[in-house]
Amino acid sequence: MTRNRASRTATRTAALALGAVVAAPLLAGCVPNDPASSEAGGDGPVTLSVSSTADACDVSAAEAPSGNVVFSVKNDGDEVTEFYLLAEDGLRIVSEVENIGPGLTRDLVVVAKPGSYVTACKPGMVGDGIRADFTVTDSGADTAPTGELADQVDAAAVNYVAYVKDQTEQLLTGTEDFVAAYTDGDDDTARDLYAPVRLHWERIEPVAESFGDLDPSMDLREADLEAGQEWTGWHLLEKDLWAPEPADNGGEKYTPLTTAERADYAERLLSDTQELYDRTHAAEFADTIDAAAIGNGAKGLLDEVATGKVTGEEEIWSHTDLWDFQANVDGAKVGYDGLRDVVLAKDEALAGDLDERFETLQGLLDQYQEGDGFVAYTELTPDQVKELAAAVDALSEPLSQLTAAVVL
Ligand SMILES: [Cu+2]
Repeated sequence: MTRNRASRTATRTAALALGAVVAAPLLAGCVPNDPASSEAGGDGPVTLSVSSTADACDVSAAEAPSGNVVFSVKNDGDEVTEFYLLAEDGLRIVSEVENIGPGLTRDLVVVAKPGSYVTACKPGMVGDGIRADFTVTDSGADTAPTGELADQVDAAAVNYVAYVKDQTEQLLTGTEDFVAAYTDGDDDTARDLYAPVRLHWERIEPVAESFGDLDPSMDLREADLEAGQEWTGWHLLEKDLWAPEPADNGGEKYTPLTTAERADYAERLLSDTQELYDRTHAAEFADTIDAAAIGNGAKGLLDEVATGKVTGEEEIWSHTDLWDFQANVDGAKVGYDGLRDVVLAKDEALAGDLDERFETLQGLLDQYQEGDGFVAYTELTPDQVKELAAAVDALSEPLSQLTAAVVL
């Protein structure tokens, strides 16, 4: 994870269930239907404008009919902002668009089901945000895709669910080996297993995050800990395996975990992993995966790269960030590949763009391969980091249009 999700006072439990989210720059040409022309109940999406400032979050209407809804979010303030659509409880994140710079407009595309919601802008990206109630009325419209593309979308969802299950299976087996070595005090083996096992987690990170409680328990970084919050999971064990010098530990001598502590935290990581396995293998899970969830997840994975891996903040002790980087890209590519035929049919230029930028980014990453994995993040020069970050941004841009291209 890249940030303390718990600190946002919201989790993403409902994100997949409700469907689409996409942070698309406002490029009318990328959206097949003209939103403005369909406000009165036509086939196209309903577009609402949102203006975010330091002290207001003005949504142009407090309700919308169910179906495709586009929130066109303009940052009219001076600070970077975010916009959320939350479930009725104000806790679960249904959809969100992050990192909207001053003066910019980003679209959030949602396949909205009837119900009560809460909208929120978060100028400065801190606190609970500026909230208002929002209602989705029942339009009677069927929001499921129709026509020949529907089969491709269905196939993409089936394949993606299979991918997620397979990754959690590998994660569970790998975690069993990892915690066995760690609990036994076989630190060399545990260090060898750390990055390759975590690959399976990072490939499906948005799915794990959609189960709001599991992500902080399993993947919280020390830098994101809040007062009174217990630190558990992968990064706690990472620090214990790559024990820092006092200079890298806020001036304090690092105290290794005791054998009993090791056993406790290892046990918890394993039971959380089992829980992730169980939830993704439950029949209901497949129902939450649609084209929008896949497209959203692909963009979310790239956001993870941009805000955590390319900065070296994810693996601050082991410096295995490039493994995670590759895993996030893998997961995004799998999501995109599943939808590629649909994108190709609806927006050929976008497909071409995505193909090219995935290839460019992979080409750059390949330069840092070493053995079965990657060089340490600390071996990268500032210019190499900059180059990687630019390639991530270049891919992020068209990827943010993926959901809109497929769903609208
Ligand atoms: Cu992570």
